[in-house]
Amino acid sequence: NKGVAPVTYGTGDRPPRGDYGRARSDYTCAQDFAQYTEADHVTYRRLYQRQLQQLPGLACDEFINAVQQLGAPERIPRFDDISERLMKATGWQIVGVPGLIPEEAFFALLAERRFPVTDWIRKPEEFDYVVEPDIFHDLFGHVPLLFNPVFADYMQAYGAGGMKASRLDACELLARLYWYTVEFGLIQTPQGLRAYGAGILSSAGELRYSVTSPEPQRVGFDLQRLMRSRYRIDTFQASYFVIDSFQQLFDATAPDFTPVYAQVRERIAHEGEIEAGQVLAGERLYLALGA
Ligand code: HBI
Ligand code: FE
Repeated sequence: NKGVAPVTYGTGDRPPRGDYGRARSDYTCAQDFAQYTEADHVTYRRLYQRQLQQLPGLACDEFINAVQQLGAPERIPRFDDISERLMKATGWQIVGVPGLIPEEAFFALLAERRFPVTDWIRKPEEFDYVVEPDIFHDLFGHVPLLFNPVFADYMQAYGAGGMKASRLDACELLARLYWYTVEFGLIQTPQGLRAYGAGILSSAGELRYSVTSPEPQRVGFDLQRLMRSRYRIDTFQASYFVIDSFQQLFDATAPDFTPVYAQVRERIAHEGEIEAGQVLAGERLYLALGA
């Protein structure tokens, strides 16, 4: 029923944070602005300012150039205000959701250029880490790059591909593509490695770790290798995938994935899945920034 979160998304059987009873049939809901306390606005401003000051040299330029489109961080912004600017830039808008929504509903929204943004914010005691994506993760992490035309096209193509993946029962393979690009992707630039993944950009600790730590593996983007790669949602990533440009990401999503899924499943059957942190013989690895 609508009262319960349709996806647990690694949060086990914890009760859902959001109130799904207020969601429409497509799981969207109006941004409940009245819910925000003064403490919530302070939390948002503190999260925003902490991340903003560590972006230079770690976040990609496209992100840094677009983040001010969120407006001044003094108060939690109104989704309609951001949607007005976003619509003009790339034809996208953001819509409220009570939290994580089923994959099919998620893909359907992306396919029509509507990005779902959770409208509740973490409590002060969750300042450094919140299990489920809250408004800060979605707004600060995901929305700025939707102002970039090529990335915005990739996100719609991902949504359209996802709707097809549901019918091919390939959601898990496609979720890995989302995870290792949209959430935790790195991009190679003339100035060196930079982060573009929302999960990295909205994380206090993982932004520096993902670009500069010698610990994780940084593997050149390879669609099939990536779709064989497992991931964990409750730690910093042990592997990251590196693209050369957003165009490369868009081009990788252009072809019909049906044969790709078949080939990936074949390779998984013969060679197994690849654990996070595991490296295959001979594959191209990137050094940490500054190494
Ligand atoms: N729901 N609200 C929300 N936000 C997400 O990023 C999200 C989701 N549901 C499923 C999901 N992401 C992932 O499983 C995607 O790979 C589909
Ligand atoms: Fe996310």
